Amino acid sequence: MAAQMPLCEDAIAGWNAPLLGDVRADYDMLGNRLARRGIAIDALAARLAGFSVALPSWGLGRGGTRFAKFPLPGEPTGIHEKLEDCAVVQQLGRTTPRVSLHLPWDKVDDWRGLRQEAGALGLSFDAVNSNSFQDQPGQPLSYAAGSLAATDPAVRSQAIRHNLDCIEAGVALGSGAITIWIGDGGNLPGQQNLARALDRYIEAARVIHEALPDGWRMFLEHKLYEPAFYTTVVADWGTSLMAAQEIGPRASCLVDLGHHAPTVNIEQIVARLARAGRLGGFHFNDSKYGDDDLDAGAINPHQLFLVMNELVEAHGLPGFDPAYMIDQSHNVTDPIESLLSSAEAIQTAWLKAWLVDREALHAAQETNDAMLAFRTLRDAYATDVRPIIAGVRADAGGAVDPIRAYRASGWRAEKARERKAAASAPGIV
Ligand code: RM4
Ligand code: MN
Ligand code: MN
Repeated sequence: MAAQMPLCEDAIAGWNAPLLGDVRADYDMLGNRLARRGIAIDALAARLAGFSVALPSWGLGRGGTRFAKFPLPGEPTGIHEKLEDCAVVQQLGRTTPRVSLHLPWDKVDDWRGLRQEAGALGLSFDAVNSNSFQDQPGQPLSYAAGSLAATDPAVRSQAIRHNLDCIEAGVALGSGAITIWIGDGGNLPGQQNLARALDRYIEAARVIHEALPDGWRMFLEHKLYEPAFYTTVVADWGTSLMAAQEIGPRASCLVDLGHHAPTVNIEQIVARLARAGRLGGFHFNDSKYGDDDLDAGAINPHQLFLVMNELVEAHGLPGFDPAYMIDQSHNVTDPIESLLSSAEAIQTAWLKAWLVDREALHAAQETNDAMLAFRTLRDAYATDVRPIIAGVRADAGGAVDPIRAYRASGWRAEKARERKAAASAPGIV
């Protein structure tokens, strides 16, 4: 089926036309500067063209806190509308061709039909996310006292069953991985037997691992706190790695950037997990205090760069193939704009990491020249790579200036007239 994109291709070309001359000139100028450093800009551009990151279906609507949510007129309220908005992001940004679904939030009766619908919009599906951190209407047993790590075996079985259903849906969607994040933990000292809770989680996750279809991967997502505020079963990368190693060869760790304490050195975690061969993937976002789910690169773009630097460092290790996904909550912006901006921040950090003179870095490291090593990273970080990003995007049919183009399209106002209003009930989505 030929793709039917939501925005008019000619309109995008029209918005690009007055901007393209400057983009090409800036690209050539940067090309000359990089050539002096022995870097071929076209090779870098080709590398960027092959880079992509998945969109979170749950990030297309306005997010909220446990206090309130302020809906945006025209925001999507179901998976069909969310896919349409994902297609807008992809059409303008050209680096987000896949969508990561969250079940049962995105549940439909016909998964194959949904796959076709996405295909017609130029989209496919990335990892499916299971949800055993909430109770769903009509669910026989409650997750109030945990899910995969619950003391009640019947609750654990229900949570396992849900994950198996997610895999089944994922197979029909053409996905190749499941991401498991559980909210299990405790709020009071003594509430949980800390060792046994982990045993139960690992045992339950093994059952899911056993059921993985050929070629499928299982990502374990850790998070230090929330919803449990005293102990969390899979609180950190150490627990996650231990669990992955005990669960099986296709289990690996997913690093959500917002799931660490504020001073934790995430780039070091990335290097450790890569070394262990268990770095499964990422949920990109940014944070200041906790799991804030702010726009990737908005608060600390340098940290994002340092994370990417470790990924480039690990590139080529046997089996190294992390999955990249965005996981954000857009409480005050139009989600399409935040996702466009975040995807660009992720591309920027990634591209800068490829600019690092790795030979010089390694030499400085070997000779313990701390300042030279640091300056080598800083040279890459300080390079303005926007002309490459805009050029690659325009070459792929996207917008030179995606947010400006999006605003010119009038998409949200049009949807505000057509779509039913979203509820304002508090909650993360
Ligand atoms: C969690 C975690 C999961 C996401 C949910 C909505 O904090 O980040 O990845 O699925 O939030
Ligand atoms: Mn996440
Ligand atoms: Mn989170």
